[in-house]
Amino acid sequence: MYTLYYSPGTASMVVHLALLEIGVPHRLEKVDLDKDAQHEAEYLRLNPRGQVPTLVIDGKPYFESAALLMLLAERHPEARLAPPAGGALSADWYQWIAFFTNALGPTYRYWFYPPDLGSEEHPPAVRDALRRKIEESWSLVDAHLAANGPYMLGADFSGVDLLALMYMRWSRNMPRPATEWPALGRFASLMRARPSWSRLCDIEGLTDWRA
Ligand SMILES: N[C@@H](CCC(=O)N[C@@H](CS)C(=O)NCC(=O)O)C(=O)O
Repeated sequence: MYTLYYSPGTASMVVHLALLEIGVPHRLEKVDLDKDAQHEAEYLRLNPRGQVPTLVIDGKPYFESAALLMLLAERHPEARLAPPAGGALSADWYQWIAFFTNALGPTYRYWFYPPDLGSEEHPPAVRDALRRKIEESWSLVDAHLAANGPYMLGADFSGVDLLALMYMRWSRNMPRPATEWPALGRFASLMRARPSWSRLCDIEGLTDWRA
């Protein structure tokens, strides 16, 4: 049995989407970030980083959204979230998951959490540098999708697309939202037409960037 500790619209989204795509029973526990519930002793016992998501699998808690996505893909091969191990698309699967979680993820984290870099608000030069780095990532992904899409791994949907969609949503209030790149815009429309997306928006109560 799975229990997902989540907060609407955050890094837990990709795990929630994966559970919905798989169609496996799971329990949801909302962590109220506004009330700093992620730093309460009870939650820190599950996730010493004080972040969401945490996925409890058969009583044992695990963190890091991309790792949880890969784990769910491995545990539920019938959902085809990952390409067959060792097959032609394996390298692409690992590459893009690592890219999103290593290159884009930490930059977003700094964008949204200035205190991680020691200030309440970023100085304009830092804000600008972070924005530029995020936009460079979107340019790279857009060029990849234009040449190899419509999905991140080519013709077929996979779990990497869920990760990409989550990060795309986070750009919606940025100076240049990811949907403004043409191939990314088409990709977002494809992904937001999936039943898992509308279901997630209903459950998490997300009203903006639905379609
Ligand atoms: N690398 C982590 C990042 C998790 C993360 O930064 N979660 C944010 C929400 S998007 C969080 O829990 N923020 C609350 C806090 O840091 O106090 C992952 O992908 O799981």
